[in-house]
Amino acid sequence: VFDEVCDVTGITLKRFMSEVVLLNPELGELGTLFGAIDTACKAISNLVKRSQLPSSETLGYQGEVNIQGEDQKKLDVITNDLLKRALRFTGRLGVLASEEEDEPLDLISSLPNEAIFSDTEKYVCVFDPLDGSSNVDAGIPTGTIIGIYEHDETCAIDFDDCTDDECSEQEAQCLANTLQAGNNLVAAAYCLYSSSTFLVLTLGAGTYGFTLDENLGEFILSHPAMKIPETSSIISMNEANTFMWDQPLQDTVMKWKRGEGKSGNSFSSRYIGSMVGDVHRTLLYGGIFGYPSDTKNPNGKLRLLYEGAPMSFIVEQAGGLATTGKQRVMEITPDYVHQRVPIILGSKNDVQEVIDAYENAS
Ligand code: AHM
Ligand code: MG
Repeated sequence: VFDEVCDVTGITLKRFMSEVVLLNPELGELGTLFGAIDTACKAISNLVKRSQLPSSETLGYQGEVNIQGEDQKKLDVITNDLLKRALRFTGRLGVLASEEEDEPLDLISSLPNEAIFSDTEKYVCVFDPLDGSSNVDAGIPTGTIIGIYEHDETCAIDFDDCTDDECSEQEAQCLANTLQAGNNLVAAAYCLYSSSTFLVLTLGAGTYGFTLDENLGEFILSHPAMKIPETSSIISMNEANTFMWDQPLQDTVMKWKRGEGKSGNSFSSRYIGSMVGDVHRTLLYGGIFGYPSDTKNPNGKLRLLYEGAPMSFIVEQAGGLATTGKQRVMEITPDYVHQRVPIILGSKNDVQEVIDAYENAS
């Protein structure tokens, strides 16, 4: 189905999605969501580009701290609002969760005209609106990460038919349904704001990359059916933490540096410190990207729901692997929205070497 869609050049994201929907009518609502993502990514790309101009209203900090104790930049707040609005008014979302929101939001009850949107809240969307935003001041790449799950439709609450307590209990249960394992993702995407603006997505049948043509104002399919090299020679992790990592990972990385790993390749380091940029390079050139467990942060740094799981889905759909070292990232169900997860993802053979090292050590 996807091969047929891609059998022509010069395909815009809009056309790609409408052909996907023509061939798979059950994905119609997903087409609408990607329309919103298309627009939001272009708008965020413009905001990021203009953010350092003295006249920009997005410079500096908001003066708020998010639930994870991080200072929110004005850009974090503005991009969160932008994405929230774009997705919410598709009318196709029941629940939304974001790095910049303390708790998941029930969107339907907050819409101005519930009648228009009733029965269409098919999806749950999780996102990090601007990952790596601390890099923006230095012109370093940043990105948006998005995951889409199916919404539990039994969650449509009839507020006329329950007491206040019953309604809030049902609502809490619905919001808890946001917390699904990556295995349940129906789509994932990231937008990378860099020398070009890229949008890379998977609908569960391969990974497809689009590049923004600024003259047309459209994302154009530039990387059909992306395939990550199976073996590589790039390490992309914060190596200042090396001596706090688990021993099997330390040993494997030391072997790679000496050219004594399974591939025999001598590895180089490439680390931007901005997940979307590092994962994009890993998809194209191969290698290992990771934020693993260490003695200070046993669960690493990255968040499972809206960073780890969507990126793992995209990488796996391009033929790569994503693990904590001990478990496939896609199999973990989060207990809470902002839960962290150790992550090591990238070229199949290199990630497998890490998994084997953990297994041999256990
Ligand atoms: P953020 O979600 O607060 O922006 O932080 C996430 C970023 C990732 O993009 C990147 O992989 C990681 O933090 C880098 O962390 P470190 O500076 O510790 O290497
Ligand atoms: Mg982030």
